[in-house]
Amino acid sequence: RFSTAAVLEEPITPPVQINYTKLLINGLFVDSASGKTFPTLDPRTGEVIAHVAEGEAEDINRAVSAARKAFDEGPWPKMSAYERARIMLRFADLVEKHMDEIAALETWDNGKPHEQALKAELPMFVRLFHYYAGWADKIHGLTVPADGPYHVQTLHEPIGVAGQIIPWNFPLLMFAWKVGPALACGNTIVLKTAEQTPLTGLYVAKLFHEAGLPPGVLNVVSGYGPTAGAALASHMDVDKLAFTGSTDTGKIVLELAARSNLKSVTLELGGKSPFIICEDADIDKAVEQAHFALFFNQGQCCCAGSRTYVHERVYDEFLEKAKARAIRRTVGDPFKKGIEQGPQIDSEQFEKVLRYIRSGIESNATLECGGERVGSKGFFIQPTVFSSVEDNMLIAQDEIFGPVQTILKFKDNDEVIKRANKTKYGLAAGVFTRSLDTANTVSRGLRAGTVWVNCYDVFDAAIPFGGYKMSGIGREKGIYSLNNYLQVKAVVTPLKNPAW
Ligand code: TXE
Repeated sequence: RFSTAAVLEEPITPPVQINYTKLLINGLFVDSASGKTFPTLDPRTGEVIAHVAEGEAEDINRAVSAARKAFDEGPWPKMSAYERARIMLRFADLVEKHMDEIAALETWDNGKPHEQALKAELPMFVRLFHYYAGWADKIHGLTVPADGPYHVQTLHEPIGVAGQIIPWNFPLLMFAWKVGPALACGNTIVLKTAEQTPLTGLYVAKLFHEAGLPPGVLNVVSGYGPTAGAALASHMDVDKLAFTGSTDTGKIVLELAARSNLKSVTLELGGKSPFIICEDADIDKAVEQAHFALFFNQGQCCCAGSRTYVHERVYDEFLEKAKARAIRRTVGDPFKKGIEQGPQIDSEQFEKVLRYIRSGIESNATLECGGERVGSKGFFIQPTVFSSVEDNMLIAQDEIFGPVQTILKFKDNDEVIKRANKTKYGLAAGVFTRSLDTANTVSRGLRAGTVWVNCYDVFDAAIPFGGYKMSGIGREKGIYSLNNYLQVKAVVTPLKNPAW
């Protein structure tokens, strides 16, 4: 019952060296002002990979000054948009050239399967920079037909210095979602990576400078949230803040932004996304996609399909197959070929997930498989499935952020829409049905920023992503993200000869 295909041997030596561990400020790698460092760990073993310069308030000040100067004095915002685009494209080419090392570094620091990093995330990273480089020279304002003898135009200008705080679950993709649109619009940046995963951000930022990015345009500070992160969110000279992380921390940074200089804030926060399998769904496809929706990236996705609602007529069949699929999931060293699931990011997340599993058992949900750690070192957890889950159980309400699928039963579509919406979150949702009417009704009824119909986790540079309710404020990716990084200026000029 608890068996998984997990085999843990001696960890495979990652095929990459760590060359960059300092802060990247004004185009140079520098020590932190205090000289302090912090360890970043290998989630496969819990052992230290490297000691990284620990940025704090003073380092954020230095980085913001560099970004301010690069913004106010140029050349970046004043450079032709085409030239900016060319630097972004050269950067994307360099990332493509170094994909193997970057993917290895991402797996080593984060624990995600190497094949996933190399074949899915790195190509998406490159695609995002191609996409936003394409926008750089297509951003322009309008001519406005105002009343009276006036010529009115809008200029779409960069906001200034953008502060960006990213999490550890997709260190590279979060870098791309934030940096791509900000640079395309001509802003300068101070980016704080997550303390669990500082390595790839430094690596790619170095490549950006090789591609011709002027110093000060993109500064990367590694460090902890309450020190470096809070200093960035409350900095008086930062004009815009973009944050991805937990809802609790999102509230903190929003408050810091409000209390300091009212910088504009976009937030991409947690979720408890429903995945609805209707009576007429293709069950085998739904099983596979529901499995993917939840277990992808060790369950550490903000949009994880973490409430699996199954129609009562297909519930038993679905459950049997979902359980069999979870038991088949391969857990092990993420560098090994064919491994679907690596370790959780760190001991804190590992303990949190195990606590939720205990809570599920205590609340009398049925533990169908999994439920325990795998091996004796590192942060591996068995793919876990709970059935007979009720809406009011903690495991159906909180973001677990781990490989724990919770399966709930429903009777009809109106009921499931109401239950799916009964959450403080609204990030994403999935619906599986063969009926177009059902797909339309359910997707319009759901209060979520993305609804995937007969698919899940389909990401594209052009598709906007973001949350309703406490899942966030604003949208990232696509054309929508540009608005986050632009100011609109109306310029009004009297017309000498209104007849013309
Ligand atoms: O998140 P935090 P944590 C959820 C998930 C997870 C939980 C906790 O449920 O279990 O959050 O994870 C920085 N001022 N998500 O603790 O704290 C921090 O350094 C400024 C969902 O890792 O939100 C990091 O860079 N910054 C999520 C970033 O915030 C602060 C992805 C995220 O960390 C700060 C990750 C502060 N006071 C976790 N405190 C998603 N939406 O994908 C922390 N930070």
